[in-house]
Amino acid sequence: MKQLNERPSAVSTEANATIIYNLPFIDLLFRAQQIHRETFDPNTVQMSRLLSIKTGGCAEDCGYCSQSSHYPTGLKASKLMEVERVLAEARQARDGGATRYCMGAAWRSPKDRDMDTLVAMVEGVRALGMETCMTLGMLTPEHSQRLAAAGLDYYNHNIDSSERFYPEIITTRAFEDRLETLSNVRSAGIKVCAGGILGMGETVADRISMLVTLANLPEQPESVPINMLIPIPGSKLANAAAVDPIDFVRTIALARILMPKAHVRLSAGSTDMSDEMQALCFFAGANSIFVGETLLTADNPAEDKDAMLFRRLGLQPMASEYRS
Ligand code: SAM
Ligand code: DTB
Ligand code: SF4
Repeated sequence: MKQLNERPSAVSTEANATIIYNLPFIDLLFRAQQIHRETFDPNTVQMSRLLSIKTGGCAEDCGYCSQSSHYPTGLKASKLMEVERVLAEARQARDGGATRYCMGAAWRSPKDRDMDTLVAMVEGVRALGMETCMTLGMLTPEHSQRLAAAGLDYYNHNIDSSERFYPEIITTRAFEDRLETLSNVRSAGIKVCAGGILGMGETVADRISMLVTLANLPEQPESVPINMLIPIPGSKLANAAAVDPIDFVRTIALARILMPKAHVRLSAGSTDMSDEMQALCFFAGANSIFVGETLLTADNPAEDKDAMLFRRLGLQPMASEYRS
């Protein structure tokens, strides 16, 4: 029996991944779909809901982000939300069908003084019967262990792009810092959610390199969000060129082939995707989405639009992994 998250050694080099990426489109999608079916029911999609628990005013200079204080994006900053408000929002999300609740904060890293509040949020969301996820920036081993003890299921921390392209987008922290947080999170026993963004001006080779880095982590991430850049007016990438939809689908297929057991998430950017493009992404192995009308600060397709697409495609929501 194959071990969960076992590395597929035959495809973990950039050279091999490039060959796969460049297969005829139909062959690539067929191969991705075959691999997808070895692990997943191809007609089910996991649904997560996001909430920004601390918005804007971030010290980091990520060129894509509405929340960086380095760019005039016009976003109003706010303080860390109160626990009760977060739990009220989570309850609504659960009643709307989301099985995982992801809480995001615009921080370089959390401060010691915030930890009690964060722990209370994790415990409260878990008590509602949902899987918990947080994305709070860089984590020390101590902070990772505290969140793990509170019952945090997943931690999202994206590598965003290839090691080569990363410094063109972010200068206030290094690619290596991102890998270190992923290692701290993994060592604390929290499941890893790590992916990146397409459409920042990177090359196809950068996208392949990013996926190969993720696939070659000591243990592959359980969840791989692939974001399509939402161009934010005022940010460094406000005028970035759109991604070719076929290239986007190829990247999803490669993620599925390189990381057969991971949930591959169609994350930011689906508002700008046609139904047909999303359908191809699901065929290529994407099996998770964010539901709800907002992501952290940007718009997401309305719930009825997702529901209608699910109906047209015969897709079903995936049951929660959560066992209490
Ligand atoms: N501050 C934390 C951090 O950066 O680790 C957590 C929140 S941050 C907004 C989470 C991720 O959202 C980023 O790593 C990036 O991949 C993605 N993201 C942010 N802004 C985006 C945009 N405009 N378009 C697409 N993805 C975006
Ligand atoms: C991820 O990879 N995508 C989500 C989540 N992780 C936290 C965030 C998308 C943010 C989109 C831009 C916004 O809402 O500001
Ligand atoms: Fe801050 Fe995260 Fe936005 Fe970067 S992506 S500016 S760290 S909120």
